[in-house]
Amino acid sequence: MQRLIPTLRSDQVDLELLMLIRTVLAGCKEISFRVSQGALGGVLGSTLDENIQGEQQKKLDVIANQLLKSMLLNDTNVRAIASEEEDSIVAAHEDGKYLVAFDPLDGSSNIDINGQIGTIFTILPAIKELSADDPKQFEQSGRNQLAAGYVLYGPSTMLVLTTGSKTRCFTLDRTHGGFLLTNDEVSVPLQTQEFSINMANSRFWFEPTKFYINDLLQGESGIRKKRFNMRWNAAMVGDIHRVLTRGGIFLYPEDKRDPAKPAKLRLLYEAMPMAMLVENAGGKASTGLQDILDITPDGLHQRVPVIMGSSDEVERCCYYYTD
Ligand code: AFP
Repeated sequence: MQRLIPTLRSDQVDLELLMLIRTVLAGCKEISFRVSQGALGGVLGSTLDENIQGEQQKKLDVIANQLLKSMLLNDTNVRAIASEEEDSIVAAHEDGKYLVAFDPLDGSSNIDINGQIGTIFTILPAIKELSADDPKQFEQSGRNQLAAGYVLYGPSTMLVLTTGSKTRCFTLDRTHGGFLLTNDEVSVPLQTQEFSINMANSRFWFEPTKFYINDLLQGESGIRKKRFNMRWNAAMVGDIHRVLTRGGIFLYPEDKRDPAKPAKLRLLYEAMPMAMLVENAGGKASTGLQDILDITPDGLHQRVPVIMGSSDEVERCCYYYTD
């Protein structure tokens, strides 16, 4: 099986970008080890702190963030980083060519139950005219992303990555320590019978979501004339990996729980990279009203509604929001 570097070199990926991806993956390999240690590594449970999102930080959230942050700040290709666990932009090198934004550990609520968790990252070009500590560095459309990926810490540790053309899967070979190519072209089926949403929020949904999900639940006797199944991992990285692997539609729509925060998922380091991976695998990623990749973030921690997966199903779902 082919290793990561020769695979990406065959895609004419810039050498500096390649080296930066290796830096991200060096951090993820260490996170994978710490995660696999579980209770033995003293990394379960929560800290006493909250992050800017107002969420209680798990010990592994802090460890994963520190690992990635220290490795990236030492990489001279990096101009600045943004993280779910950092309140603001962190400047690195004034002559760095790239920006990196990441969710160091997505699905933290799954840590203590040994569930699926992962690291999500995106790499953007640094804006020459702006200083390294200017948060406007990250105010770039999702279409500007140079690379996007996630590392899923599951029964196997898998990297799913796109550098602009197709979406590929690599599996960590723990014997030799490298990521080996295990799927050279991920392709999301156009149609699906599997949806992914947190049904516990249904009483807070706006009408379009209620009507769409209700039509799925009507099954064979309803207008869809087919039975649907449901899955919910409570970790976007796990749900999107299933969608990329066998199709599906993943939704985290706006709801009425907190008028100040109608959406939950963050645009810059969750929705944007996942949207690039899904689109480059032939799927579709929308807010219900527009393509996620067409949005330019107006803040590091901006939240957006997310509907992504099998393109025919996503298009059909979007009609409920636009009509
Ligand atoms: P945590 O990282 O706080 O567990 O949140 C994970 C997440 O941001 C995303 O990965 C999941 O799809 C979603 O939240 C789960 O949200 P609910 O807990 O409301 O189902």
